[in-house]
Amino acid sequence: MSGYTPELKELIKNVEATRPQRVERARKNQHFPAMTMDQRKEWLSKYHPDYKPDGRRAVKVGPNKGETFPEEVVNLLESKSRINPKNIDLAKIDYETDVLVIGAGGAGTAAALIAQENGCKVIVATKLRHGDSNTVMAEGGIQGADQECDSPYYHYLDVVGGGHFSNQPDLVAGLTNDAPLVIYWLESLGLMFDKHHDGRMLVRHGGGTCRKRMHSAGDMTGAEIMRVLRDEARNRSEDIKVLEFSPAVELILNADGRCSGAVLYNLETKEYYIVKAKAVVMATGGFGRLHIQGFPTTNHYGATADGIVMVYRAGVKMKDLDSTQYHPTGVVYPEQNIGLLITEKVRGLGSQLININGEEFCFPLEPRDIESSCIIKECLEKGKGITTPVGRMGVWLDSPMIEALHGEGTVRKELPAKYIQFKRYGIDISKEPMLVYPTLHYQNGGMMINDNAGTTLPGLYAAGEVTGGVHGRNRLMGNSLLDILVFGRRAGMNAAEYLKTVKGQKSGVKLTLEHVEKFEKELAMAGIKEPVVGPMILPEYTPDHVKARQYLSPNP
Ligand code: MEZ
Repeated sequence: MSGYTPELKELIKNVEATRPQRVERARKNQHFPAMTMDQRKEWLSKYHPDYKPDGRRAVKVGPNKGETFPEEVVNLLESKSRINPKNIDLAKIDYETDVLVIGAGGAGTAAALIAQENGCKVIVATKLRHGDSNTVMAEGGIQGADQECDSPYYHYLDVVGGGHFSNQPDLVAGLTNDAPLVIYWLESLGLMFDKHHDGRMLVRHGGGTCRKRMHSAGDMTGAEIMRVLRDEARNRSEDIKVLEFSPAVELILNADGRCSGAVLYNLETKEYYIVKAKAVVMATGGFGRLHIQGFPTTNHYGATADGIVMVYRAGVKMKDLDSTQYHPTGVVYPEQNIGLLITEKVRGLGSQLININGEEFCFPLEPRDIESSCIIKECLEKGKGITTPVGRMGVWLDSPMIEALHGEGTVRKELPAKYIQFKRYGIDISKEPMLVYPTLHYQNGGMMINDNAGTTLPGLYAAGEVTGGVHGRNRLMGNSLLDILVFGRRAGMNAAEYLKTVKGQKSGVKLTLEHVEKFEKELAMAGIKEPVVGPMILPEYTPDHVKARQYLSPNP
């Protein structure tokens, strides 16, 4: 079986024709010139989807009132609760614990482990199964300055440069200083990092890095991280209880204004449960499934921005929520895989982006927003993209270059998951290039935290993609897997510390959902007549023609 159509095969000949010369130049370390700062600014403003004026509007309520975010995000920030607070009896508590962690990806599980190590009983509530998260979708690696030629100082400079100097400095310092410790911690939990034959860590460049500090486990680094974290949490099940298929739908506060638990929704029985906790960690991940600007996404099925919706109602402010990361290389062919991630490691290993004429058109390791802008320009302005049989546009990612540069068998060894993913559709990526276009990958902004992973709401901590500030307006590869672990660990540790401060307080302070009622009044005052219901919990993919037939039923 051969995956490409005869027309696409014909076009691949242009890539093959220029490959020997391009490989020769790459061997001599001669590359397409990287952009200047001025060019970067111009390209971003002209071609990056974040800079398009349409599809955004100002939010009318809450702590960020008046600020402009993507329409899909604003709809949820202005949503009404799934529950009627008046119908909920907060005296009937179903679970009581020290720390409630909401979300069971890398950030949530790291927080649970560290809180437990610091003496806490923990409940982890998750929408789907333990580990269903963007953590397992991350492929190419995790950054950490643990090599002799490197230091957290260089890592820091790369992060703020990549974020266009919009990052929150204390968070970047936390991220980069804790990174070597996190790499060490992962190894101690049994993570199988890629190594040289003599046992040294194998590290590579990612886009925007001045040193090689990308640590990987093939092209399944996130899945490998989740494997060891989940195993560890499951081995501590006496203290860490995991509630699956139980998304949180509202935070619970107490009369002193402290975060004191959450209302959970059981997806199977449709019951609501009350969890009372002394501290809460929010780790629900990002918003890829909102498909901002109509883009496909690399994100897992549950990435619907639930965390920011809940905390916004409780008064927590958002930072940089108008900034969305489009990963430069999402699949555009075959159609079954549209939007799925093709790891940046493919370019880290030397493959180049090539247009319809077989020409390279940008430096392959620009920061992601710049790289994506170059691809969009090549396709939409220059008309040098390749059209797929269903009318999508893309450019070639010349993966066979990897074999030419590093030897036969490298693709299968370094990118086993990608190799299988394409082989299923008759495409051998060690011999044929892939067709790619930017895909929605990451929520750059989110709820504001401090470097203790604390928030303005006492008792509420947060970590990972639900937060903003660490990466500024553009994240570099491998810093998300790092972020979830650095701030997940800090959230767990500081939640445990916080427990000591609430110990002496009178127990039995009344629980309340008054903030939800107050927020709904604000919605009414702002004239928002038909708010959608939030959190969304699961994305909606039912096409209109199917919906129309569903509503034909007299008893829907
Ligand atoms: O950090 C990421 O987003 C990541 C590791 C993705 C990738 O390209 O592999």
